[in-house]
Amino acid sequence: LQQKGCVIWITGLSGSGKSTLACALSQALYSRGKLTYILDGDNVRHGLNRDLTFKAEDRAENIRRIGEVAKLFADAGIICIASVISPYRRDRDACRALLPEGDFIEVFMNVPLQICEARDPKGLYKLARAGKIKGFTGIDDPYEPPLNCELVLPQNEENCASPCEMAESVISYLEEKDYL
Ligand code: GGZ
Repeated sequence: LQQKGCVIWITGLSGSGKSTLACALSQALYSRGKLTYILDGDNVRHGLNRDLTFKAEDRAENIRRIGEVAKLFADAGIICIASVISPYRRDRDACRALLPEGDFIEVFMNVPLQICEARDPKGLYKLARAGKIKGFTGIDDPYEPPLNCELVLPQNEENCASPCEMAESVISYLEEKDYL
């Protein structure tokens, strides 16, 4: 197998496009003959992490487990793409610390709350504003943006890069760092 595993950790608010980027990236890597696996917060919470809520200590445990599983995939030579809000810097850094230097690639979906809320693909922001969901990230729960991550997307000012363009930015980074 000519593939070096790594973890691409996509963090950002709900509705910032994490899952969409994960999908586009997985497809772009597949077409280059690379094995990937997506760990999506929303999906993992239906199985492995179905015992966890959204309070801070459960979010920490959610991220810890996803980080450990991502590490297993990376060990197996797979490019593991984690798309999770992961609002706390400390929790993300703990996942980074599980991997050899360079193998944890943190990608920040830098999309302002205003835009995520206007998209509101699942109507969750509306529910959070109405007080029907308590502790919603960005509304009445914190999000700590990365201070020193590998990649910030979208790279243009207008926040309007397509998922394919963003996937290509990640791929360029992986090529630069000899993961591809
Ligand atoms: C944030 C919530 C919440 C609360 C439900 N806060 O955009 P989505 O809907 O499809 O994905 C979000 C998902 C967040 O799960 P994560 O595992 O990524 O979160 S964390 O990393 O913080 O543990 C959102 C939905 O679950 N959702 N309630 N209160 N997002």
